[in-house]
Amino acid sequence: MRIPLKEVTPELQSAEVIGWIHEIRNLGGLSFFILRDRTGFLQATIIKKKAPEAVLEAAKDVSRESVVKIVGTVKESDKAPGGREIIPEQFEIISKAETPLPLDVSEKVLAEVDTRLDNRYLDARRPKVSAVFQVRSAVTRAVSEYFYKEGYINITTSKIVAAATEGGTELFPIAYFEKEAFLNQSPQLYKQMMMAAGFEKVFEIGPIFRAEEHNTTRHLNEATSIDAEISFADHNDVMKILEDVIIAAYEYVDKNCTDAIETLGVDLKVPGKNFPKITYAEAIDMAAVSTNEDIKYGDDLSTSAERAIGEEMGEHYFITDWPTSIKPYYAMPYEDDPKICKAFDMMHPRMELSSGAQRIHQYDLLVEQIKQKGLSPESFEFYLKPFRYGMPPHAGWGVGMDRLIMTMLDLPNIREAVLFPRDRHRVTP
Ligand code: AMO
Repeated sequence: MRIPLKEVTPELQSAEVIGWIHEIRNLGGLSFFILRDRTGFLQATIIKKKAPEAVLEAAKDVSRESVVKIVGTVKESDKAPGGREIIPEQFEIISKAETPLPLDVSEKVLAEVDTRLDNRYLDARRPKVSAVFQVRSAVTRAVSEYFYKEGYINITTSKIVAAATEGGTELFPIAYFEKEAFLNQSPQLYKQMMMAAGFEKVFEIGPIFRAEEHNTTRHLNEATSIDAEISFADHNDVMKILEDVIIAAYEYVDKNCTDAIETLGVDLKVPGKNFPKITYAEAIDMAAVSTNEDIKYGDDLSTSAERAIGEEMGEHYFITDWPTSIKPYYAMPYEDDPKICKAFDMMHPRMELSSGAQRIHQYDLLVEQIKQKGLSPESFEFYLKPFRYGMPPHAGWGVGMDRLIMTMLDLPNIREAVLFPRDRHRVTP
């Protein structure tokens, strides 16, 4: 039976292991093969004078990144990784890797992001890359567990849709028989419709598609969104829930991903409760002072403005009370000052992680807001109809999973948090 490399100890005496050849070193009468699997490394040491002929033959032929099976005795060794080594009695090449390799898995030669993504299967053999996706898997679990514990229903909504949610310009049209259809930008309209259905608390973790032209280190054309929608809740209620979800994700990773965090060399700090809140008006004042930019009330926050505010805030924080004019039609305006609305963004010091709002639940007001944005209520008929038959007050948010991982692990590029990123130029692999 194959033993994971991390579990190989001298107490075992003999072991059967399977792994990739990470490194080969030949030193006259000795050769060293560092084996690698998901759990770690193990040195196989061949003493040429003592090794069986068949072992020498196979070892001579083997190339880096080939998959090999070794059966042998396990011994203590000060110089080997983990303080032990295996002395092969059998050495079988299960799958030989061609040379040269498209990418150096042992990290001696650092590859460009494009080369890495072109050869993601090789890139992901690197412990530092694999660790990112172990953390991402843990975050998905932590977030789902939070929702299940709190009684949410996990929903799956269609990604092929007939209308835009977040404004009309960033849609990918698709060929859908004789109809016009698009890839969904957000489950927004569907999660709201499930409030009309009386589900009360829903969540979805799924893909969103944005036909954004700009190719940046924090935008993708296909991203993963963690969405939540809650009935009988306002913007303040859901900000608290959002904060709890972020803290739950960090706490879970802190507790359960110690190996991955160590491999990545990250100083993971679990955010404290009560994320500070600043209003949009305060945020632009802050940005104007530190950037010397001419930021007018009603402008969106530029990347440099976000960065300047983030530097000042130094932790996760909320920006609240946005001008109604720059938030989507579904955000609820304040009753006493409809120029501002009950929308918020949740920020990491480096970038925006989430947007959310209390939603408009009154049919007439929603139709009016859709018109105000220059959109046509007719194309939203399927969405608007539920508002005529008993829509409860509700609120919700969406968090970018990719950005959550990127900021948690301090990755320089969002592509590093995604297995097969889709950007302006990349649709393969
Ligand atoms: P918004 O458009 O702000 O809000 O998106 C929510 C979050 O999703 C992530 N995100 C992206 N990540 C990478 N690349 C992109 N192109 C990209 N676009 C968005 C960000 C962002 O904060 N329906 C609302 C949410 C709601 O109100 O419930 C929405 O989609 O982290």
